[in-house]
Amino acid sequence: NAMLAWQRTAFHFQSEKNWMNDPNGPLYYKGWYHLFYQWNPEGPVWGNISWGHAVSRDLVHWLHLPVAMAPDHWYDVNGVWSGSATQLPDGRIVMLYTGSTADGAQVQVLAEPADPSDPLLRRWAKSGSNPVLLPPPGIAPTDFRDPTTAWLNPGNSAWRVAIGSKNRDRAGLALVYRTEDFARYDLLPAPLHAVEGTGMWECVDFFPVSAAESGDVGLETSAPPGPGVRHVLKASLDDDRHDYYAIGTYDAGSDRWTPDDAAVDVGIGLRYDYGKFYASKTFYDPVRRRRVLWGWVGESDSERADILKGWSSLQSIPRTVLLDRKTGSNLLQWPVVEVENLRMRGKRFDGLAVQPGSVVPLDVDKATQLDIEAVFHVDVDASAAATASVAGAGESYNCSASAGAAGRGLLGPFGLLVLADEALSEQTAVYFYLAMGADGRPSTHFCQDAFRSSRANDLVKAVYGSFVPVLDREDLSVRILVDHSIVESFAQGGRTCITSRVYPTKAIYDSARVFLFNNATGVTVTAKSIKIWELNSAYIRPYLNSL
Ligand code: DQQ
Repeated sequence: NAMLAWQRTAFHFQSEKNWMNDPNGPLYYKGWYHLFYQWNPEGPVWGNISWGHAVSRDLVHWLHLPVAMAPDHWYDVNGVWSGSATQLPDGRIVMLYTGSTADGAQVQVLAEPADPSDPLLRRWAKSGSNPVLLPPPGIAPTDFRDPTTAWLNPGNSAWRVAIGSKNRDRAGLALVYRTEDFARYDLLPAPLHAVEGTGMWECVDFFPVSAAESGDVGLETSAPPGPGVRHVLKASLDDDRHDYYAIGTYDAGSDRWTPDDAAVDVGIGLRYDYGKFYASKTFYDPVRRRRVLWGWVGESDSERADILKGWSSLQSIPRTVLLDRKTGSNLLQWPVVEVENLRMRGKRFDGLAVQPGSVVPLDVDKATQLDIEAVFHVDVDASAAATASVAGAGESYNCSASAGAAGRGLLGPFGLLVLADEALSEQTAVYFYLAMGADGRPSTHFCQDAFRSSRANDLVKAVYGSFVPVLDREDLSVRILVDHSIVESFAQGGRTCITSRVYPTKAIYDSARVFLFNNATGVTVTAKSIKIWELNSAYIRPYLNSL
C-alpha cells in the first residue's frame, strides 16, 4: 500500500514483506554476517514460522536470501522457532532451534549447513537424530524453548547449552544440558538460574562481557574468563514482553550463575530497552572482536494496518554490548560503528540556551533519517529547584505513568522533538527529567513520549523510559537514531535505551523537523552541543537466483 510506504525504514533491517519476529542464530562465516529471523512467508501476521535469512558484509547493507529452514518435518511442522548458532573450534557450525510439533509440544532440533563451502550458507540439513531433546519430566511440553549458543568450560570437552522454561510454581528458569556431539544430551541437576514469579523465560541469552572495547579476552562465548570478565544472563519474559538482563558470576564448576545484586536479578531489574524491543540475541563478532546484540522491534499500529501495508516488524540497529566501566552495574549498548558510514551532511549547533517553556527549531534539511548526538548541561544548583529542595520535597517520577513531555516539573522534561511537523501537531519527544530527591540530589530519568507522535488513532501511544545513572560532573547525553517509523535512543553512552515505533502522518518526507524543547519550569537548559547527520539509506537488496 503506497499510502503507508513512508513507514518502511531505510537503515533498519526489515524483511522484504510479511511478518517477522525474533532474530535467530546470528553468526559470522567466511566474510559474511548472517542474520536469520522468525518469518511468515504467507502473510503479515504471525504464523507458518520459518527462518528467513539475510547476509551482510558490515551489519548495515543486506542481501536477502531464500528461506533457510521451513516447517517440513513432524517435529517442526507447527513452526521452526527460535534458536542459536554455535561455531565449533574446527569451524563447523551447529544450529539448535525449537521445533513446535503438530500437537504444540516444544522439542529441540539440530541442523547444520548442507554445504559448508557456501559462504552464504543457503542450504541447511536437519539432522537424522531429530528431535535431539524432548521436554524433561516436570516441565510442561509448551514451556521448553529457544536454545542458546553452546559454550565450553575451561578444561572440559563437553558443551553446555541453556534452554528457557518455567516450573510449576511459575519460576522462570534456564535449564542446562551437557553434550559432546549435539545429538545426545544430559540434563544437569540444577538450572543455570531461576527467579520466582517471573514466568516463562523465552530466548535466554548467556554470555561473557567486559569493559574492554575490543575483546582480546573473554567476549567469545567459550573464551576462558579473562580479567574483568563478568557474565550476563538475559531472559525475555513472556508475561510482560520485555528483555531483562543481570550481570553476575558464572561458576563453571557447578554450571550455575549468580547475580551481583539479588535486587536487580533477571526479570525484576534492568532491561536492555524500555520501549519496543523483545526476544533479542547476541553473537560474538570475531572480526571486530565485539559482542553484538539484535532485538525484535514489533509494531505499535493495528493488525489491520499491518495487513494493509503488507509487512510487520523491524530488527533493532545491531548494538555493541560492553560492561560499563564507570558504574560496573549496567551494560552499555551502542549502535555498531559501521552505522556511522551512512552519515552524510552533518550540522552542528553549540551552546544554545533553552529557556523554560520554550521550543527551539533546529535547521535540518531532511529529517526522516537522522543520527543525532546531543549533550545537555543543567546547572541544578543555580536553579529554582535548589531552593525547593531546601523545603525537602522528594519527588518521584515514572516515565510511563507521567504526562510525558507536556507534564511540567522544576527540572524537566527537556530534550528533543523528532519526527515533528512545523506546527508541532505531531512530535515524538526524547527527553530527560530530573526529579529532586529529599536529599537535595536529583535522579535522572530518560523517557520517550509517543503520545503526540501521530494524528492516527489506531495506535498504541505510550511514554517509555526509566532511570538512567548519571555520575558526578557528567553532562546529560543522548544518541538518537530516527528512521521513518522508529526512534531508537541511547542515553549516557548506552546505559539506558528506548525504542519506539511511531507513525506520523504529517511529519513525513520533507515535512519532518527537529526541535529542542524545555518544559521545565525552574531551569534553563544549555544544549552544549547538538550534532545531527542525515543518514543515507542502506542497500537492502532482493536475492537474485543467478548469484
Ligand atoms: N518467538 C518464537 C519462540 C520464542 C518467541 C516463536 C519469542 O521460539 O519463544 O516465533 O518471541
